[in-house]
Amino acid sequence: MKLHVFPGSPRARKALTVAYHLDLPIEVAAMDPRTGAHKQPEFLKLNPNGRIPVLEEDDFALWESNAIIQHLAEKKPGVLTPTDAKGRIQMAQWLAWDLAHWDSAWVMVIFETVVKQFLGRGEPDPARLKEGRERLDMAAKVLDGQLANNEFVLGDKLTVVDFALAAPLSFAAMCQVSLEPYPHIARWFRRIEATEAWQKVPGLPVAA
Ligand SMILES: N[C@@H](CCC(=O)N[C@@H](CS)C(=O)NCC(=O)O)C(=O)O
Repeated sequence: MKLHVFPGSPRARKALTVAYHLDLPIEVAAMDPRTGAHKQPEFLKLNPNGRIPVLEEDDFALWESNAIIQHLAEKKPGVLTPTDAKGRIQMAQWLAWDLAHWDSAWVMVIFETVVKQFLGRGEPDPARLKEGRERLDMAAKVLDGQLANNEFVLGDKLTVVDFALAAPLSFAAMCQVSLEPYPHIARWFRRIEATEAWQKVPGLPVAA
């Protein structure tokens, strides 16, 4: 299996933490979005959206990080996935919530604070940054509430949902997002950060 990633990005971290935790044989193909290689015809055959990550397996290319992590998790059923119907639909719920509310809020904040600088696209737009921070705060309150009585997002078991939702927190310090108002997220994140899989994933290849 070959995983095309932009090293250090939250979506790369999601896929890599899951692959490393499950000890899956994975070849990492690092891409730098500044080269534009992900918009070239060869790569668009793998992902017509021109985005990374993409997982290539035999003659099959899979895009969307939350689909990729579920596919990887199915290689070792039950290790990072619930086995009961209720748990599985809750996994689907939180992965949908991730894209709709959590990841999308983080993207605004990370783009304005880190990515613009990385791509040389100017200063943060204060209005976009404010909107991103407000959306992030709303989503963080929901996640903090879920974690108030649960060790992990789906209960007492570590799942792909934890790696998915923790991934953008690797940018919290860089984006000056404090976890102090969200003590349950902070406690849970310390636990995820301490996993061997998380520790193996490289950070952003630039000084931000
Ligand atoms: N929803 C997609 C988002 C993928 C995405 O936007 N990836 C970023 C890198 S983390 C990208 O490809 N950016 C380059 C671009 O948009 O041109 C996923 O979760 O995989």
